[in-house]
Amino acid sequence: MHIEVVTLFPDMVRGAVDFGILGRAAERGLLQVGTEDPRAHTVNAHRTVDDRPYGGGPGMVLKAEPMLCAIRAAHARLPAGSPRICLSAQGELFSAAKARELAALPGFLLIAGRYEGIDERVMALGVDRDLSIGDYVLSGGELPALVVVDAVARLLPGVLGDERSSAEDSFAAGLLDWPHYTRPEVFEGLAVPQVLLSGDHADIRRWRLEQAVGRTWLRRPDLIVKEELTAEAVEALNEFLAARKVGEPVEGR
Ligand code: 9D3
Repeated sequence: MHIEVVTLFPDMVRGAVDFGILGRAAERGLLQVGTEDPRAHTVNAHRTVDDRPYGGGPGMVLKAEPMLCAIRAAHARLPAGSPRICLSAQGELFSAAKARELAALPGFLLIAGRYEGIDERVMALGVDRDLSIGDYVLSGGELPALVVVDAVARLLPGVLGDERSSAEDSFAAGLLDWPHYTRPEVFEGLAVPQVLLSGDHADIRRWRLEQAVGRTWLRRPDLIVKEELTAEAVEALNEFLAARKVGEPVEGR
C-alpha cells in the first residue's frame, strides 16, 4: 500500500507514521507513506503558500498553484488511477466501510489543508473526493489524514500481529470492546471478575460477549440498531440486562 500526503507540515505526518504499528508496517514493506510540501512548489522569495480571500473576511486561503503542483508531484509517484482525496470538514463522513474500500486499493493521495481552506479551483482540478472525520472543527487536515492512514493500515494483511488479525474476537464484531484486566488480581480494592480466573474458555467467551453487547446497548444503542445481532448476542444481551436489572429483556430474532 502506497499513500502520499500533501501537507505544509510533513514533519507532523512523519512524526506519526514512523512509530508504532505504522512504523513497523513500513519497516516490513507493507506500507509506504510519502509526503509532498506545497512550499517546495513556490517560486517567490517568501515561499508564499497562502493569500487573502477574494470577497474579504478573516483568515487566509491556500493558493491554487503550489497546492496543485504538490498534488501532481505526489500523484505521479502513485499507481495509475490512485484517487486524490482531500481532507475537508465539507467531506463525506469517514467510516469503517470507507477504510475497507481504501485498504483494497494499491494506493491513494491525501491532501491536508490549513488556514480557512484551499482555493476551490484545486478541488475542481486536483481532487476526486472529500472526506471529513467528524462534526468538530480542527485546525487542519493533517490529523484527519493520519486518522485515515491509521484506520486503513490496520486492515492490511500482516500489519497487526496474528493474534489480533485472527477470527478470535469476530464474534463481537460491530460491538464495543469488553473490559480488560491484567495483574494484579486485586488493585486498590477492585478485583478482577472471577470468570476471567476460572480457566473455562467457553464461560470467558460468553462473559466477554455479554459485556460487549451490554455496554454497546447502554453506551451506543445506535450500533445495536445498525448491526444485526446474532442469536447468541441477543441471548447474551438479555442475560446482561437481567443480571444488571437495566431495562426489559429484548425480543430475539
Ligand atoms: C472556523 C473555520 N471554519 C469557518 C467556517 C471553517 C474551517 C476551516 C478549516 C473549518 C475547519 C478547517 C480545518 N479542518 C480541516 O481541514 C478538516 C476537518 C475538520 O475540521 N473536522 C473534521 N474533519 C476534517 S477533515 C479536514
